[in-house]
Amino acid sequence: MKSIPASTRDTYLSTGYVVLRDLLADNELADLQEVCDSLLMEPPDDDNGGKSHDIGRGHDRRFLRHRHEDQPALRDFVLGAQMKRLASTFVGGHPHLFNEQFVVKGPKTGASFAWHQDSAYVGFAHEPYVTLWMALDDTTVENGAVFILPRDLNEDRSIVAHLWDSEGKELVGYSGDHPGEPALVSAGSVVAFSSVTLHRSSANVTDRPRRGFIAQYSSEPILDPKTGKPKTFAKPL
Ligand SMILES: O=C(O)CCC(=O)C(=O)O
Repeated sequence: MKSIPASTRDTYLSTGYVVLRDLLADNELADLQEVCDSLLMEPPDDDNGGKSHDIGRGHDRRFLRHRHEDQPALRDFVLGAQMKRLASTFVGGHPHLFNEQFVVKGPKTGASFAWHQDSAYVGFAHEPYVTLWMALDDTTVENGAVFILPRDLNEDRSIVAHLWDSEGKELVGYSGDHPGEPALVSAGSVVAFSSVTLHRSSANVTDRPRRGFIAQYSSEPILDPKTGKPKTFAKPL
């Protein structure tokens, strides 16, 4: 992984996100692509066997979740020193792996993903965390790029009201006119945004899949108050 500019944290705090172009090393990108492609051979599982939100849409919008424990290359990457360094930039010196998943949009599917804050899916109060969205393919408006609604995290870390759209199978947290700022990036780039930053992604109307990988890190364990147990993972790096 390359080093990041000194301005990274300030940009993240003042706009809610930062784009880190071509950050991954070639071997890191290749490992993620390989794991993703192997998981894609499995049948789609929209809700992770009932353990996750039912936001998958078959081959159109697939979430391939929580596989670092059975994929050694993924485990070494998400829990490794490079990710610790990167995540620390956003959540401080003791990052914990909170969640990881591949997100793949099948060719010509039209499956977009609505405006939302990742924190809206957590379901209880928690410290905002960072989402590191990694492009495994070059992204364009036509194949499902991520769009960001900038916000100043120094001023506003609130979670807005979201409505469940049962047709789209997704929470919707914004329905205004702002189109968002598209993150048009090449494979190996990372878009880092806060869990309270509103974002969406466009439909894939091309004839190739669009693969992404998400790793999320929190400054402290995110524990479900009902059980006292981690909502997903709470692994210190
Ligand atoms: O990869 C995408 O299309 C966006 C995924 C996303 O926004 C999410 O999982 O929160």
